[in-house]
Amino acid sequence: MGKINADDVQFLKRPQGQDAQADRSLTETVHQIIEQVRTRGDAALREYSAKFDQTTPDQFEVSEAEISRTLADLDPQTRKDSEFAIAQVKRFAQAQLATMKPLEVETLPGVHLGHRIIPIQTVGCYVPGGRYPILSAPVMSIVPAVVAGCDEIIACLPPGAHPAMIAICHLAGAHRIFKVGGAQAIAAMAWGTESVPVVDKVVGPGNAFVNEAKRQVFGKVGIDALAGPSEIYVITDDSADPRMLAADLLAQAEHDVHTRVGMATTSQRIASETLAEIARQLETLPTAATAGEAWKRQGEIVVCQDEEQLIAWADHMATEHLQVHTRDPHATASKIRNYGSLFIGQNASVVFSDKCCGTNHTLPTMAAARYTGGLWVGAYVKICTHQWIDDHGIASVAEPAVRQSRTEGMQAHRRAAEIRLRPKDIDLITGGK
Ligand code: HSO
Ligand code: ZN
Repeated sequence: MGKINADDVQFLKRPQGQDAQADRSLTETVHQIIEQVRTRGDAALREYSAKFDQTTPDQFEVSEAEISRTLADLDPQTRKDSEFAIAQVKRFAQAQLATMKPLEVETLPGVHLGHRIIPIQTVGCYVPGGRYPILSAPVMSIVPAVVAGCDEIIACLPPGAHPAMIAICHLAGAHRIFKVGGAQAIAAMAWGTESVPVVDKVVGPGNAFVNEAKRQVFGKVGIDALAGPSEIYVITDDSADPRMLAADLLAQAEHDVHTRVGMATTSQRIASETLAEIARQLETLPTAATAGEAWKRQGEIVVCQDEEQLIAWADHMATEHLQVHTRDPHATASKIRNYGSLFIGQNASVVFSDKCCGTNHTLPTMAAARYTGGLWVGAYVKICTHQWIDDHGIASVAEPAVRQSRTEGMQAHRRAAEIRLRPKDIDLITGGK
């Protein structure tokens, strides 16, 4: 099936237009914040903290004593549950890292090529504040860095964040924790201040300011991805359970009024029943103000003609989370190529990955799944190549390199190749064509 678009499918409910997230002044505001932090360091952090967080911490770095206090205050069951999540994320990240192997190969006689897997030295994990204290957020950005073997892992979180978040940053394995939030935190990690060290790569989701700041510091430091509002899409045939579909759609809808939630189905009946079920569940949902608004604004239900169209539509949407509720979910899932993470079968609710099953919940949004997967241990390592060439290898590669350099007019390159071919030939340094 070729590319599909919105004219090819039937909407039972359409989104009421995209929210106006793009704000030109955001780019300018964030640019100023970064410049201030870059040039004035902690003094700028203090001002922005007072302005945006209504508080200025005495010191930005969380002390050992405060970490101990947050651990002592952490509810024991919450600690156990977080340790469970940490263990699962660690286990999967270790298994993924094990698939990344160093390589040595002789591609031509005497030409030896290879790569090594090298941990990034210092990483900065941004831990968002937001509507809910999402305890799994630090787990997702810090644990894979630990597994990758990064030397220094720092975490930044807004000064108003719940103290339990500090405790979880520590349990997940952060070496240093800072109470700095927003765009100023990203600027601080990219450029360094008196308190916050410079890192090599900044990871982790955040609000529109954080996202824009990551975009602007990219190049000075690495970044993982630009995370937009959360998204879920569900594809179904007539075997799905509308109660589960509604529950899963509303679960992500409660994140934020900007969350994008939708389903595509080959069954008109499932479509109508899910629509009714969403309205019914919203009546008693304590977070209905947010979830209902998100559903009203961005919610969509699409009816497709057959499974082929369903799959084409899922690929077209390329959503962060994609749940597959069909009779043979593995068969359906195997045909889809664009998704941040795939949830195969009705037991695999997004909530499990969000919290604790072990896959990373930081995933591509806004159709970035067309070109990338989500955060993973591989984002904390570099695959760097090397080569060594013995005399047999020189016989293979030097002549083509000499000729190519000559054709390009790159005479110094030509000489560098030729001196390997004829090391005793003085002419090629003093003249030679
Ligand atoms: N769905 C969010 C992650 C999360 N939700 C954690 C609840 N807890 C990321 O897309
Ligand atoms: Zn979620």
